[in-house]
Amino acid sequence: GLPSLAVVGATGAVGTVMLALLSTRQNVWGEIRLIASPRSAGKKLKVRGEEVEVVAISAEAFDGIDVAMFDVPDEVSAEWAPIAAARGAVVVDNSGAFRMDPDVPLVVPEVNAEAVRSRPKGIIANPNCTTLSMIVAMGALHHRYELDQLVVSSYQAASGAGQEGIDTLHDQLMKVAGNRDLGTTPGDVRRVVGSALGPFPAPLVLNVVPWAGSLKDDGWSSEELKVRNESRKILGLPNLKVSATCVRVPVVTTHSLSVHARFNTEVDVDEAREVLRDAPGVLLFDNPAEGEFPTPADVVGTDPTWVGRIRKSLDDPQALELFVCGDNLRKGAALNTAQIAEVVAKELTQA
Ligand code: 11C
Repeated sequence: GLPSLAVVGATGAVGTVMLALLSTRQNVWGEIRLIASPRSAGKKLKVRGEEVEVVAISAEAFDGIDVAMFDVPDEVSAEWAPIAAARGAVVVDNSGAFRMDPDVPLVVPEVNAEAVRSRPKGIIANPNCTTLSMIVAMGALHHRYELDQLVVSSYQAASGAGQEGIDTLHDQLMKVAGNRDLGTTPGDVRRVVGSALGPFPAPLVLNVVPWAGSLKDDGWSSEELKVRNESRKILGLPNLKVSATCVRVPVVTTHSLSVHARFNTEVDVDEAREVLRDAPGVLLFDNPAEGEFPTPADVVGTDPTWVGRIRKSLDDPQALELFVCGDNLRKGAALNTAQIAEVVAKELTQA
């Protein structure tokens, strides 16, 4: 029969998109079991057109499961993914708990699908949504020109911080709506928003916030280090130079990045466009004369990595400038996890 699937964290922001995806993608699964915290147990959620009751996480909940997707916080994955793996499930984990573990492959099917086969812990990791929003396009360009360096700034959506991030942005929007005096004096937005900052360190509405994640050594944020470390691992370039500045913007869903990509050879912009046009998972949308470039408002809810604003660097013949957008809940999370799980399902079905 078809392999069985567990979705752990089915009620969260990513889990919700996952259930929608599983309902529209070609069905490769037998039973789909929905698992969440005891708080959500008993809830009924729709997947593939059927109501399925959520069960509380426990070791037994993984019995008979072939593939288990985890869309939960790091500490929940750290505890439960090994338990699911010990019960015989192949785990596809979307947390940060295992990504840099040398015994856990970090997979983007368009870039390194073959890496799923070596998984000594029975765990496969799904990258961070910011890394994922650019890496498919970078992989294609690397394949042609060999990457030497990435300098990126992100424009990250509120939903990267989960449902709490989405709710916080909407609540702040209600507070500022209609107030035409706001954004004119220091601290005026902060005073109206008050202490309801949610997961963000400053007001997000009418603002940009140069911070995501937690503080690491020498002033770097965890998110910036993830972009560096994960890009290196996925591309198989342990010495790739990467500088990231991660910024939160008042967008609900879809992360954007401006990218300065330097290569080991001279680049040709028309050829780079061809490479991106032909790359699976990439949508080239680059015609500024007609107002055509990716924006989160147009990209949200779609699968590909959109790329536009492609220019050859004026001062470096080996570098390109470009702008990418990717839905952080789809390719950035649920879609990539589903794609990895489908690669495993194929392997299990053929075995
Ligand atoms: C954000 N990228 O936008 C983060 C959320 O390592 O999976 C995802 C954190 C992670 O806030």
